[in-house]
Amino acid sequence: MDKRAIQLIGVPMDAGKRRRGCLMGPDAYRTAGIAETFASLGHQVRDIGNLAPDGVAPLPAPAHVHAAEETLGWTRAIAAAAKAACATGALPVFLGGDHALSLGSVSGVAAHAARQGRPQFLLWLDAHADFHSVHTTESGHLHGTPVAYVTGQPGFDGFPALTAPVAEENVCLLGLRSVDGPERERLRASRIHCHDMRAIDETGIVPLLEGFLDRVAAAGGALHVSLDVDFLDPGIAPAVGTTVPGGATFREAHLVMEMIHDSEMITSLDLVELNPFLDERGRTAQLMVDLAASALGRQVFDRPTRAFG
Ligand code: 6HN
Ligand code: MN
Ligand code: MN
Ligand code: MN
Repeated sequence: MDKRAIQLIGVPMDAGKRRRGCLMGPDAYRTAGIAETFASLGHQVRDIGNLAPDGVAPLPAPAHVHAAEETLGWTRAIAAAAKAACATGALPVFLGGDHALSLGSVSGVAAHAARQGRPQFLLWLDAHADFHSVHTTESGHLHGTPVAYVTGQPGFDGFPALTAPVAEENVCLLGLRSVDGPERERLRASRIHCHDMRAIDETGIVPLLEGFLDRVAAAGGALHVSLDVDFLDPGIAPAVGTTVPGGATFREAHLVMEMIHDSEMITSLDLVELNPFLDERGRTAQLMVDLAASALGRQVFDRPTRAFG
């Protein structure tokens, strides 16, 4: 991979759900040496520190929805930081924080891609589909909503109007094993590509990801990768509030990241849902840093760039 300018953007956000702890995520990644690791791969790294949410006016949301205004304030601040990072030509890495941060990161990078005339693609590595709206969420936890928001689904009144919704057919959900009933119906009716853990069991992860990366390459797209800790099996990644058994193994996860690196197409990355309060001697934070390193060029032997498309 070409050496890149990487911008680390700390997002100490806990508003997307009731269980607290993700706000410690950015410092856990720093403690695990994320900047030094990326620099050792030859990249130029700039850590801009932590963002804070914008102040916002009250937002009309159902009573059970948790921290709607704070989430909206974060969305605005994160989207602005995403656009600013992309405008410098850097590859932003969002250090979460819970998955609601992707309301801002993905909408921000997609606005930048649209200005460049490039289609935005989104790879969502997660046990969950995160396809609720503010009005369909049962838990009231807005970390379960970003895929719906960024693809322009209804039910986000009061949130910033999207300048560039991500086309449904450009979204790939990989690792699914916990999808709520109403989400399933709406996913079925959408053009989003969904691969559950059974699909990974049956064919292996390679053909599923190859098919998607081929489409990104053919379109000359920008590629945002959103890595939720719960994509990983809880046995290797305990530091997350929403553990679901039967997740990606250590090698499946690294292989996904290695293929992303080989494609040379990644333009932005989220590391989300790490809850350091639930970790064991920092192992989950370290694994997330190591996975990000694989996506940005760490490998045992150099391999020729894979031709996708
Ligand atoms: N995440 N579908 C559940 C909900 O509360 O709406 C879980 C959401 C998980 C969110 O994975 O970032
Ligand atoms: Mn998620
Ligand atoms: Mn999840
Ligand atoms: Mn597919």
